[in-house]
Amino acid sequence: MEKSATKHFHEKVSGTASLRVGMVGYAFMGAAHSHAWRTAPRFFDLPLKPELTAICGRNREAATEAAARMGWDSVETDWRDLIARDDIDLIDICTPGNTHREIALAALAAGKHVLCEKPLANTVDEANEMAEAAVRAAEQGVLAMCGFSYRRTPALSLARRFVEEGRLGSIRHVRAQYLQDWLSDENAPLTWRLDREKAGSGALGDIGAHSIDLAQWITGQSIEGVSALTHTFVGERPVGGDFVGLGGHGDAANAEKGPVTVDDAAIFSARFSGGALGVFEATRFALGRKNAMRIEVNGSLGSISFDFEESNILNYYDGRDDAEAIGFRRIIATEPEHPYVGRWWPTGHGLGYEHNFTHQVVDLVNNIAEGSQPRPSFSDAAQVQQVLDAVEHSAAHDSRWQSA
Ligand code: SOE
Repeated sequence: MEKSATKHFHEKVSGTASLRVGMVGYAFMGAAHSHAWRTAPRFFDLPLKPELTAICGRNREAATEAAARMGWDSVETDWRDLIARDDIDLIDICTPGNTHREIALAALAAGKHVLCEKPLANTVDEANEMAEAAVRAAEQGVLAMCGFSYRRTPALSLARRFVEEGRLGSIRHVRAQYLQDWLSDENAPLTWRLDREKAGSGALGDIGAHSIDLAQWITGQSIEGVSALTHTFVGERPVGGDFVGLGGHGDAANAEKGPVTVDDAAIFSARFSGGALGVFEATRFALGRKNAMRIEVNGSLGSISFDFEESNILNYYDGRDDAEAIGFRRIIATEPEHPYVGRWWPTGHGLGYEHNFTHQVVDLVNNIAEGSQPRPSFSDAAQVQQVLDAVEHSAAHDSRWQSA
């Protein structure tokens, strides 16, 4: 295995060394990650300075356009060439799940740090193989993180802090929903997220994985077993076509159709390691809910509730408040004392979706400089994959109880 990227920096340069990033993919996640790599050193004092060294996409023209738009210095069309470059220290994987394993294993073996989008992989076996490779690589100072970015929403980091401080007491209930509606129209076109071969699963892995990771991270408890239902409401969709949106179907209604091979929605109950009970829902058919990633945690002393559609707010109930003053408090998590916020705007000005990706980069860069394990690690993400697999297994067997 090549010299680890971390060792390379401290031998090569003094002062603020560079962290030279190579990103694979340039769609929605590529844009969010590019924004984070560009922005992090401009708002946070980082021990290593991220450089947007190369972006990789199979179509050179499209990748070149993306490089110009997102601020990348060079272009590759084969991820193997990107990994082979000695001016790349970290590989950022922003491609569909069926590519994660191959790219991550090659990058780790080449001594490159890795940031891999969620879910980690499309199967438990792939995820476990990646987690084992990451453990071996970490022994050489090569580090890996999985991009469950919602952990770095200040209000949700505050929720975890409240649980760790004991403000909620013993955790009894978790209620987690991730509600979107971009597939509510049957003429919304067939995209890679609806193809099991590429995505691994549908709403369950794409958005339900976020709820699973958050519920476990905030409570500090892991899901031990589930009972689940999944369903596909629309079994085939137009291939391509200019989808205009609800009511205006463009030419999509007349396009040829292809099969949807993943779940449109997943619901499941869960038992946690500390005795808590959980209820989960992930759907892209909750008409009117755009990105309602919600979680409520009830404990013996207090509760929290959060909805990403009001992402700067954490609702907190302290059961020990005086009776005449008791009730849910609406905490605006934009005080300098709240996680990450102090580096941005004055109190009350708020943060958005993209800030969580910047916070993710900040924590990863600090981990690399310190040689400390990034979280969520590939092992953390492989455990989420176990839960995803248990949900699918339960749903395929009359919702019978399935250990995770
Ligand atoms: C699904 O539409 C999606 O883009 C997820 O893939 C992301 O992980 C989530 O952050 C936003 O919604």
